[in-house]
Amino acid sequence: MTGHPPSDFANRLDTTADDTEALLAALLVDQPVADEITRPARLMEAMRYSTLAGGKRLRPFLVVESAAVFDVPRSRALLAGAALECIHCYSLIHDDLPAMDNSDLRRGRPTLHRKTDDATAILAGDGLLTLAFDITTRDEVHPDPMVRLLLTRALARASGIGGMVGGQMLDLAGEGRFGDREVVDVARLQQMKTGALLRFGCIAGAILGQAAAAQYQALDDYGRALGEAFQIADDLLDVESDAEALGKPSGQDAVLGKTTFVTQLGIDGARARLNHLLAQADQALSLFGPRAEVLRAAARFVAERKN
Ligand code: GRG
Repeated sequence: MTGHPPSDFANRLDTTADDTEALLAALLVDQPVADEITRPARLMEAMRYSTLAGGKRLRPFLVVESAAVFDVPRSRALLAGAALECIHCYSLIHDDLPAMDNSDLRRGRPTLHRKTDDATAILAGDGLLTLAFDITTRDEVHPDPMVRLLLTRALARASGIGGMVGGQMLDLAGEGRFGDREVVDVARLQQMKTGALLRFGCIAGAILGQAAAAQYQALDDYGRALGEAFQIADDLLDVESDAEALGKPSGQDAVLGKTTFVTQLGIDGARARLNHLLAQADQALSLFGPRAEVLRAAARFVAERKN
């Protein structure tokens, strides 16, 4: 496989977004699959509302492109990417609930609980969370059950108590939800809350490609740098952008009194850290030469994104 010129990047991102959308639509049909009894129409409609509503599909893209480094069949990577996107969408649904961030707008449309009701939104999130693990254990993901098991466990750990869910808990504690505001280590919190899923997207390719230890480590390092860069860019957008560009309210970190990379490092300091992380991401990929050109572009895209 040869390297891809940067101009190719937007096309590749769009193609994976389209393929992911089609795959999620097929996974979220009303007809039950084997061993299911029935799929309630209201639940399915809610899950489709929040899953087929666009979004950059950055996480599936990372799975597809990290898998491409190892020539993993695209159909397998797309399934793993769709599972990851199910977890991401569930986290957004639950994060928007009144008990969490109480948001009205997501991806430029009413949040699911505003469109429906809290109970439907909770169940739609639960349905997406469990569907993700249904998907990663399917035979079509990889012929070797051990690879499916490793992938499933990695996804569970990225999503769960020591990953995204734990990070959300630390975030709420830092906001003072459970009494006095707890002092939080922003880098650690964000590594869990948003970084863990992005990192999973990068190591998923190595798992599916049964990579050598050094190759796995390189994608792990890349994924960690990219995860932190994503969050710094997010914190910068929250102070520098507006709701129209973001598709969700801006300035929320200040409203909630959150400690972020920007409050901790200042805008210039956050930008400097972002550049340092981009260099780290590049360095981690040096092992792969031109095969990782798209992943290099992905790190720049994450740092420079506008929404
Ligand atoms: C409720 C268990 C639980 C977890 C919530 C990740 C998370 C924890 C909440 C998401 C809230 C949030 C806005 C975090 C900031 C970073 C982030 C995940 C932004 C949205 O991701 P994008 O930009 O979204 O990839 P799209 O819409 O493109 O998919």
